[in-house]
Amino acid sequence: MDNIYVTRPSLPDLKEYHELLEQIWSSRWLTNEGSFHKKFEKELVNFLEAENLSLFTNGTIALVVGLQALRITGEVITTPYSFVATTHALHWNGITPVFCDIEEETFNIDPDKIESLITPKTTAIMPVHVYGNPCNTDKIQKIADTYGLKVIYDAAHAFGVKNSGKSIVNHGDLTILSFHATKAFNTVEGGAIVCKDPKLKKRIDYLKNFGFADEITVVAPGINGKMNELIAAYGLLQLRNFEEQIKMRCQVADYYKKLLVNIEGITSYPFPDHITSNYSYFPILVKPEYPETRDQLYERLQKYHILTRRYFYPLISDFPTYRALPSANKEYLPVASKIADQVLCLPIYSDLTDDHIQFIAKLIRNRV
Ligand code: T4K
Repeated sequence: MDNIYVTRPSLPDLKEYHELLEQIWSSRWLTNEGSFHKKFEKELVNFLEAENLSLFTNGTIALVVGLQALRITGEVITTPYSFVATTHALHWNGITPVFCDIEEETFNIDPDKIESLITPKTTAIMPVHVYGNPCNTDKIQKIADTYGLKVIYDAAHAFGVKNSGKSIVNHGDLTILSFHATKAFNTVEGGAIVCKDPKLKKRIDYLKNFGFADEITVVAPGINGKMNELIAAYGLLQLRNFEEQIKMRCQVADYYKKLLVNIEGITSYPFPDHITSNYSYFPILVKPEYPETRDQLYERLQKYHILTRRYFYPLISDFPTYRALPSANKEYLPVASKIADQVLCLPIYSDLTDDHIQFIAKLIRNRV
């Protein structure tokens, strides 16, 4: 049996892509804000109901640049329950991460625990919309406004997600997206920053292009974070297929939910009804009542070529770079520690077959 991976990227039609590549070949315009880049940016602004958007080579560089653009320094309150890139972006900016515990229900940063972590050095909050489930943006904004802090949302998992019908990208000062191959919307590698302030977009665009404001003016020590024309063209085609892909992912998620009911010790992640999800991930919790530990189930599934993933175990706060920080102490992160020990992300992608879903659910139910 072939491996069943946690995800598989959906790809644009090769013939259609070839036609766009022919245009790139004849124009010989390969990068540095070409016509595909401009078009893709514009289409994403419309699709995501964003005010301003800047494309990036990947989500990590977008995070690093976003923090630079807002001149964030000192300490930033963030979640330990995420992919390492969230905290690494702080580290690369010389910022100290301060880890805050997460909510039981959403696995997102717990707004009720943020205030006690604020010190005179705190300049911002960096939450993550984990698995594309929106954070409590109202509560977070209220704290930020009270203490004069910036908010940078890591929305790497949240492309196309809506909360009560509204796009999720317009909260806080900046929202960062990832278009990595493993994401619900992929451009192989890619990312974006969404912001409301057009002046901030300008600064972000300088920063992603070495700081160049014009041919001879460098206004800041920028980096190279640009998306190239081959990727922008690919992205344009992916955008056309996105909604169809999400419908198919939704069917996979619904089928899992149906097959996984009433298994003692197994709970599916509850996406609330007011959220229009992109079904990037299908996390379950393996609780103590289940006859195996999460790791035993992970290993047993692996024997059947089902390659689930433990996103997000270990916690970022457990990695050597961060574990000596006072806020990394597990005593302060009881919910995150528990969830990290129980979570298992099951395979989900648009063309995962019913047979495969049945097989996976059967293995979880029957422990064969
Ligand atoms: N913030 C958050 C919250 C994030 O989750 C991420 C990225 C970022 C920031 C940073 O954004 P980027 O700089 O990446 O744009 C993956 C991804 O590499 C990473 O993008 C993602 N989060 C993270 C959650 O997952 P790995 O190490 O688990 O990927 P990998 O290579 O093991 O792939 C997982 C499975 O996907 C493979 O077993 C098979 C399948 N796969 C993968 C690739 C790359 C394919 O079928 N085809 C492929 O091309 O990190």
